Amino acid sequence: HAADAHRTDLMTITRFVLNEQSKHPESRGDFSILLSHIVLGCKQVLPNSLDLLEKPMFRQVVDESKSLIILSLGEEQKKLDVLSNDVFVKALVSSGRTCILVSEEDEEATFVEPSKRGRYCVVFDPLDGSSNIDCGVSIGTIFGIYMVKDSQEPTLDEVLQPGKNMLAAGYCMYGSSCTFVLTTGSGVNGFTLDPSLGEFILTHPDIKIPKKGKIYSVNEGNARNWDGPTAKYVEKCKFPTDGSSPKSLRYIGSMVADVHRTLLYGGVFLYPGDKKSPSGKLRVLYEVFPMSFLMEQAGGQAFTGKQRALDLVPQKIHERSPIFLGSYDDIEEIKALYAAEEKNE
Ligand code: P6P
Repeated sequence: HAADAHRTDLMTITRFVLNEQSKHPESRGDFSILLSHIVLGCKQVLPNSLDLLEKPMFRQVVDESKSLIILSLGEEQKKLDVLSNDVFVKALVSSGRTCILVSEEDEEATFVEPSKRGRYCVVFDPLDGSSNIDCGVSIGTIFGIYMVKDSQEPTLDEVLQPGKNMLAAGYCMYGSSCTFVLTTGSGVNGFTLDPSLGEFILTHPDIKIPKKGKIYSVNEGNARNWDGPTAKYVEKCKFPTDGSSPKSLRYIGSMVADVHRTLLYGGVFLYPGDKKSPSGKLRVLYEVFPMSFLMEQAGGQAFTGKQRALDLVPQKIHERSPIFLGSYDDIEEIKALYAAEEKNE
């Protein structure tokens, strides 16, 4: 009956996390409860984003005040960002395991009321890449989790921590299939939603990124503003001087989709700083750190142009940073180009 195991012995994300937790007897199960609420949030967002693609141009949306709102798809797209944020904030607060929430959608951090407070801080982008909804490109939720030091009188310092202090990080990609990718600090695992069960099933155990890749992913439209090392690296991808074949360019413009492809196929994803935006575009807490954590756990690297991305200490919750992440050997080449420039300065 071994052949039936995949049917009768399903490894769901819940079972997987409980197995992980059994390795840490001191834990009180709080993390498993927190994660189950994040997973619930993703399942709630998924139908909304897919609904949008199926519904006619106008949809009836019933909001908290139960009033009927008729929105054009364009407005709905903005609404979906806000809806997704509401879903996650409510799911995280109701878990009773969170203390501070930082969302891409909220200017200020949310301090959970004492009666519902727990030991974790969650930083998240509820619907990253949402400008791509109308054309059906994959989008996703990105999150990172810190443990608070003082949940009695929490301050922003609890979340202005380097990414290396994160306990866990992951993303949920809403695309042709719904894929949840997670690290809790001992490797990376991918789960695919089985709609008939409403469960995420382990489909990509122990993901390892290829040591070197054949793909580079960057918005070439910013090329005229790039600094020397970035320009040199991209030139090398297109016109290799060591007799190797040129790399392929794949750029979707939705971070979760570009990073997921990089994790599975190898290569590099770059959002460099440039003359116009020295800190680049992507946010440290809920884009750069979670994706960098996943990359390192999968055997890759993540670099800011100056340092290891996870060593960065953010000063503000919506701070940006340049990011170069992906296959170990490819990132080594980028680091060497930046080191050479620093030496010449
Ligand atoms: P650009 C989407 O808006 C996003 O925040 C990321 O998901 C994506 O990687 C990046 O911006 C794309 O930015 O400037 O290339 O359009």
